[in-house]
Amino acid sequence: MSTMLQDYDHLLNIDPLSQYDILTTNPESHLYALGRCKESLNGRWHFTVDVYDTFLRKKFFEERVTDAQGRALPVDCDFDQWETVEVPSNWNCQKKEYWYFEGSGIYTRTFHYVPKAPDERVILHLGASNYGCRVWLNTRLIGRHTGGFTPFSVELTQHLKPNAGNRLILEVNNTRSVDQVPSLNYDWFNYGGVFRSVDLYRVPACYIRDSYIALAPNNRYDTLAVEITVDGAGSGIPVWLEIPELSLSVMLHTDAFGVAKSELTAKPQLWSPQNPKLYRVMVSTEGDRIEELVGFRQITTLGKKILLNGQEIFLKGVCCHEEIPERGRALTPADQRQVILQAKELGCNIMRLSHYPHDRNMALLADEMGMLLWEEIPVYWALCFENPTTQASAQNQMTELVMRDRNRASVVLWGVGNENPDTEARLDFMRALVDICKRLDPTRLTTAACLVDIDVMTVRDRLCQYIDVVAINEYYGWYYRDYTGLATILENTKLDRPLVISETGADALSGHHGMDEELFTEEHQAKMYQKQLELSEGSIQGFFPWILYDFRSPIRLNSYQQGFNRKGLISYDKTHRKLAHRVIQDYSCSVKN
Ligand code: GCB
Repeated sequence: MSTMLQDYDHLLNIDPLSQYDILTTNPESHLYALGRCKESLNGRWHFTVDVYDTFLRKKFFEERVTDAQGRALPVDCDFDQWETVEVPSNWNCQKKEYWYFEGSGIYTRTFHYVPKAPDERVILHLGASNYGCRVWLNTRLIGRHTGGFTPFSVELTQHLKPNAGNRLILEVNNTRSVDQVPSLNYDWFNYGGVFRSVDLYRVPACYIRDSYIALAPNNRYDTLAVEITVDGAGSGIPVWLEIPELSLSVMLHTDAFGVAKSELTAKPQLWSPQNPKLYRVMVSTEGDRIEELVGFRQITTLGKKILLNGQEIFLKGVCCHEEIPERGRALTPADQRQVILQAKELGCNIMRLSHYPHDRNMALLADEMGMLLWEEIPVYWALCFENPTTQASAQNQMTELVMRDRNRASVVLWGVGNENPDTEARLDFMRALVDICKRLDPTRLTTAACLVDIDVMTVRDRLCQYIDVVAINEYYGWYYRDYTGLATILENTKLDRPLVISETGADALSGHHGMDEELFTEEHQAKMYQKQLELSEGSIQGFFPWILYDFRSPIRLNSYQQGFNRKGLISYDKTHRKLAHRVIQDYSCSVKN
């Protein structure tokens, strides 16, 4: 193309954007970014919404501001004059005008890079950005990620300018699209932007990229399985693992793939919600070191029972979205602690962090505070199950979540999906996700929130044979006004494995009172839970009310809802406990044998 035509590319090229769809980052080669020093890039970033994707169309990232003769060109963009927003945050909460914005948002900032060691490598790590994110450093597109809730990393080393300012640009796009995970339609608000931390990590040429340690589920509670991956290493590189409190100090060696793997004998005190014991685990190589707190416990099933450290346990749960008034999904550590405390106040031993991966810190806090977790990815309602792009995205998200949290004792369940239609394509899709969980982490259980087949009033989703714990979402007393349907289903459903109710609930507007059969009243919600508990007692291994707090959802449009799903046991502002709160608090979660 002649220069002249190139200049008109943004006008004449009908599809100028697909050239930016470079390969997405490989989830298995991400940095396990815990327990090492970091330099935060959080704070004020220059930002604009980019409604027509002009940043890409006009290649603003090139920063071409002068012509060949050095004369200033009229450019429709001046990064450093843009307004600033806080990172992490959702743009929807930054300005009234951005509330419903779905599209591209461009974030940019510079940072001064001074090398500290001759062979150092620098890795950029993002906790999450919804949904797609492209990364430019000093005019070059160097990374792309899809999936709105999982972390990713991009190596910057080759493109960094030492002892100079370096421009970083994040182009984040939260447009809903049919082949994404989730797809176009879901029951929560589509907050956009970079809403988890952005950090830089300096690592040596040969660094610890991943570290996995878990109690082997052999019923003997005496073996720790470890797998440490060293990037940039060949075989024979020494790796040290120490757990001082267990008097454990071993040297392992990497294989040809840079992986050091072993089973070690140790008898740790077991982690449980009653005794959330954590051990300091240190992993080091010649030039690198990470340190984290890890608990050891075993979660298994035996027939219909769920066993934690060999003891039968009833999962007294509650579901929860990740949302806070004013700040969207960007919860602070104090907000996160309050969420877990409010679940504890209900007497819960487990939380379902629905319907997408919540911030990594939730699992760290749950480890410390003694709360079990069910974590999941947004394989929600209808997806393009036969589409390879959709499959790849779900598999990436699953891999990223498992690799992020598989050292967290609190996490006992990986959720692979929620209310998906039982088709051949979906079964293959889900089995691939279950396989990822089992391959990357054989120490946890898999589950999925399945649909009840209401024609025959039984659970017969074919996925049930491939997951460890069968879960059902059912709304008898709400979407189906007749409570007895629940009894029929529980009677008809014959399973050889545990069954939990992963969702049930009713909308109740905070402070709205009336008769106990009047919809949207607190009385009705309380009665619904009483009936549900009566009818399911003795037939299930866990019960997860939907949901801890009211949450925003654009599909809830009646006058009680006004853009909120009102099924919370607690109001949106997290202060008002509805009458049903008491019902849940009061029921006992002991196991009935
Ligand atoms: C469900 C969904 C959940 C919804 C809920 C409801 O089955 O899994 O995401 O919010 O029902 O309130 O209808």
